[in-house]
Amino acid sequence: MASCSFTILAILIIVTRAVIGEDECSEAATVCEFYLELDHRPTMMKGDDLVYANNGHIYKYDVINTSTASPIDLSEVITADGWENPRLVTVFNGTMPGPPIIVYEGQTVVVHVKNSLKSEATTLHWHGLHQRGRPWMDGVPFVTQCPILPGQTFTYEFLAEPTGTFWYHSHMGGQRTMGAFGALIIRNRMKENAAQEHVMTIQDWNHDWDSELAYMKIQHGMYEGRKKVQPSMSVDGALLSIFKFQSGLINGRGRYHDPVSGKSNGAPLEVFEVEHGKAYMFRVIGVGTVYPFRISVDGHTLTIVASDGYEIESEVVESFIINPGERFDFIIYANSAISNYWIRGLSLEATSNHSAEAILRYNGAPNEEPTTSKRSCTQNNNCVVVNCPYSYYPLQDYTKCKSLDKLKAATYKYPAPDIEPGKFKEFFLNFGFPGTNSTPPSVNGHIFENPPVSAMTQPKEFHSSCDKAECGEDKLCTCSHVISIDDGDTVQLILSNMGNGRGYSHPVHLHGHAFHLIKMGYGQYNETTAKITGDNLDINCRGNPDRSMTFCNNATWANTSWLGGNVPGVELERPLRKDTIIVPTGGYVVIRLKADNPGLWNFHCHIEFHNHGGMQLLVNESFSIIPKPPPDFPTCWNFPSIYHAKRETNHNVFHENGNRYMILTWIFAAAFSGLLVYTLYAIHPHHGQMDEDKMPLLQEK
Ligand SMILES: [Cu+2]
Repeated sequence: MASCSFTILAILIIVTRAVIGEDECSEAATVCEFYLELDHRPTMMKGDDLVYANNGHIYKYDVINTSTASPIDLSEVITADGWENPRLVTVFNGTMPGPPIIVYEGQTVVVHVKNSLKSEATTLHWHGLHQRGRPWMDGVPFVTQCPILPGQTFTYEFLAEPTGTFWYHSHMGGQRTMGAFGALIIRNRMKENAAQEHVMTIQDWNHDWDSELAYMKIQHGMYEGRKKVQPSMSVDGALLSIFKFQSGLINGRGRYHDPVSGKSNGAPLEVFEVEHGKAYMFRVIGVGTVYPFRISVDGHTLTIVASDGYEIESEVVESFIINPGERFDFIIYANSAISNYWIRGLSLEATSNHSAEAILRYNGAPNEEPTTSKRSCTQNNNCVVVNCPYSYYPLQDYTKCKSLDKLKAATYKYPAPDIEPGKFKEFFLNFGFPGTNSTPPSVNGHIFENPPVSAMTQPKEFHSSCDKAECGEDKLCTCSHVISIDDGDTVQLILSNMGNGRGYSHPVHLHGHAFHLIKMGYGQYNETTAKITGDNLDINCRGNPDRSMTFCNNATWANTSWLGGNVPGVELERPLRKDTIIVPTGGYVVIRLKADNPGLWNFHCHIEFHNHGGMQLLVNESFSIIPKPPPDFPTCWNFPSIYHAKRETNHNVFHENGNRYMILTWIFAAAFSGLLVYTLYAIHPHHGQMDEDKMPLLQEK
């Protein structure tokens, strides 16, 4: 009942706010309020009726002749790729994607999240937002908050900044893979909308994707017909995944193509309408689990104008590649003949032609499917692709890659931060799967372990434990990996993907910042076949001198004169600003940021299973001045808690006599003392700041 009234309230609120667009906050409002309820749904069901796909429509399960029956309205049906066997999804407000949140810069956004799942906790991350001054609103479980338990609500409140294309998604387990995401658009009040807009989420889809089972399969291997499935590969020979790309979805809709006949099941697709002679901006959001997409529109060139919320000097291309977590805004000019055109999101798998499809329909064009073809790339007219995770396409493809460090920001407003003596920090972080017997995902050989408390808001109870002997050069260890930076530091991070753990390219996402992308270095390739032949030798992995053996846990510049910020060939004047960047197989990326946003920021691969497995770390930024959360902010801990036990009593909770009375006494004493400590904590004279002296456990490692 509570859930029902919550939903009704949610709908009412969203409708009252729908002044301009359906989910758009009024430009005049100072506060925009939204309600999101997370719950499970089955795909391909309308209420209690199973539906099936045919010729771009869906029909009730018992319809025999589709030529005489009326198709079913698509509202309230999560079609995904039209696969008839309903798949479980985890979605906000019953839709996939969840409702878009569209607001204006500077507005206060209030989102009430209710967890109506029965068995899973959740949190919600606002991907790309910096949460300046409110780092506890970042939505990372056990980092910035305790998970929201089934039945609980949690209200997020944050400032809408900067402007651009962002998204929200669950940061708990594999819920994003299961459908728990939506667009978050922050509009610029000052800027007139030169182009009308379309929002486009793109994702990979698999029929047997239950995220937990998927993770188990990734960990333990996958079998088909008693044969071990080998990972798919991209043209450079880098691995993509053992997990099958069965369909691609755009705005939650796609089509399953039978792998043998190639015939599609005719599921309904997303249609983007345009008027001839006008310009349209597409805000594309990579919400997928594993696979990148190469996006193009038949009969049109794409003008790329922004990525991850920051404007780029416009670049006209045939296509661009988007990875999970990234966003690209492109403009198309609707100047072609009035007709229907395919929008394509090609998988990068070298041995298949899987894709996500949608329709670009000019007003006045027939309500039919496009018959257009992808532009052919020729010797005299090469195709240009932006953001390849490799340097080359095979020679005969007549396709050229343009890396993001070769593009420029649209403005001189955001030069890379300068290096000031004594305020410069440089970290080498290798993302990969190093190992000998087992090869788990890690960063510098550190397999990330979630803290048992909300580390940022309960720092006294958190210890990173990365100081143990198992951590080190050519070693693997499991711990909560933290690097520390101080207020005002210029921080240079060299993200590499090489050595023994090379093989997959990683889209790495940093919370709390839009970093400056100043250089990318790719591996070595055979330029004819496009196959990777070795690591980029700008980086010295150290450790085992054999490049195929070193874990690359302790990397540095091969040329030591590059240390201290002296890397040649960097773009400092107009670097792109991003929050998600692909670290190519065998290559590296150099990013800079200014430590101006105190918080504890998650930094992780955005491929769901790599992240799960431990390819993440935390950036402990300006710990002593991290703002304090509201006094009633939820806490969580292990029971029995060593920290609480130490503070409150010398008695072991499980006393040797096993005396029930003693245990009860301890619990009451702990609860009372906890309350007392909590109250004292809340009225601490340094309220508003963390007290560094008393937070010894969150330290640089
Ligand atoms: Cu990864």
